[in-house]
Amino acid sequence: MDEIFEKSSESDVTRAIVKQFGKVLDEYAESDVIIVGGGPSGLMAARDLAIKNRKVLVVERNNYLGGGFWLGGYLMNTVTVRPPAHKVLDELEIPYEKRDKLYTALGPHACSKLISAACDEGIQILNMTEFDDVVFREQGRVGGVVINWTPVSALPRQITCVDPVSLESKLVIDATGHEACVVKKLEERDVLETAGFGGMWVEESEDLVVEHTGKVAEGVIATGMAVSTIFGLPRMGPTFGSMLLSGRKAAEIADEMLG
Ligand code: 48F
Repeated sequence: MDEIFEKSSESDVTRAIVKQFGKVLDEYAESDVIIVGGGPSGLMAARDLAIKNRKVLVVERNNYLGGGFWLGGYLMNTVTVRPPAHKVLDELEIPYEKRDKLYTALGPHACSKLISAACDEGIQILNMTEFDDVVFREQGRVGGVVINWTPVSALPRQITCVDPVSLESKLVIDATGHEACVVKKLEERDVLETAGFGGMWVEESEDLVVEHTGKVAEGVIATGMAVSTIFGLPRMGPTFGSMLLSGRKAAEIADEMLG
């Protein structure tokens, strides 16, 4: 505790931040895959793609990653996972307990382990960054995303008339949960139609979400609850196994598409 900090001024701190952040923006103006939404499905897809040496950027509108994975349901911080998805908990070294037919884990522990696993594999993240629109190429192929700072998007247009910027990527994954923001932009342009997610039916929903995870438009893959919104699948509430396995499947499909 007797060690003395090396000298640095306020401007040193500012320059270090700006240089590092600028380097990331410069490098990730183009990437293999942009994942919009850093919830459980997006993080799982990001981690698996990074393991396959793909250049992955996660765009997240909040200042934290994790989406609904921090808490289970009804503000109780226990998350549930149905077998066989508990194998992912083993893989990520997330401690859990067996409760009858389900596995339970402490939400903050599970979520922070998943974030950490994705970061360890080398993903990059833009926080407080809101997906605004898609970049459109020939024949409606999506070639990236248009983004803005979350605070800018949150304020009325007459106060913040700030143009967004764009990032290019070979693929975009919609992992924005129930909102399915990327896909909704495609719907606005008549590229596809969404059905809106269905009523609660845990027994059916998880298999269906994983089954329907995949390419939904040229250059776009959907994962997690965004899949339910597109195909009108039942919702599942606070159980997360299919979010992890849907993210895994999205990564496999993306890797195959990238060749
Ligand atoms: O909602 P979220 O956790 O989506 P998910 O990965 O998992 C769903 C479960 O949490 C739960 C469930 C089943 O277990 O029903 O709800 O499908 O995470 C979505 C993330 O996307 C971000 C949002 O802040 C959250 O972290 N997000 C949503 N819209 C945007 C966005 C946007 N326009 N731009 C950037 N990020």
